[in-house]
Amino acid sequence: MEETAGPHLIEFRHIIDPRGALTPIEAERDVPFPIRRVYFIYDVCHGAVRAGHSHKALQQILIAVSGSFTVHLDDGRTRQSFLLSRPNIGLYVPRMFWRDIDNFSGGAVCLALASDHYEESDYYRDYEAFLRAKGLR
Ligand code: T46
Repeated sequence: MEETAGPHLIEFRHIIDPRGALTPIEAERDVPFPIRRVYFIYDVCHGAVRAGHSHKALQQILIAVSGSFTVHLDDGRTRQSFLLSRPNIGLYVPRMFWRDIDNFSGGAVCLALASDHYEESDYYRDYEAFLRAKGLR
């Protein structure tokens, strides 16, 4: 999968037996980048909106490992929304997409697989600065 691919859903394996289900995810096999960081978002307050930024270089996969939420992605021209509600479905988020996440269900857990370590300088937290960087202002 090329780094330049746009946002899209990835269906991971779903191994079911009489005990339940298991989903394995292997870097560079199931996701298109080496995974250098994992974090998860949970105990989200009712009505909360998270994210509200873009990354300059970071690529991520977001997964609703429990519950559901909606991810809105905006490249400065068009906006797409993805309702994530299955633990074996990931959303690939390329670099330079503004993202907002809302509509969290009770008990929702958002697992993020990230292509790099945490670096605040990789964020655009101002939408106008993001548009300028895209050459749209
Ligand atoms: C994204 C969405 C889906 C760290 O110290 N290390 C980390 O790896 C992360 C992600 C955050 N932090 C600190 C930085 C802030 O002081 O945790 C605090 C909350 O982070 P932030 O406001 O960026 O959280 P969200 O939920 O708005 O955004 C996060 C990610 O930052 C972002 O990359 O795409 O989740």
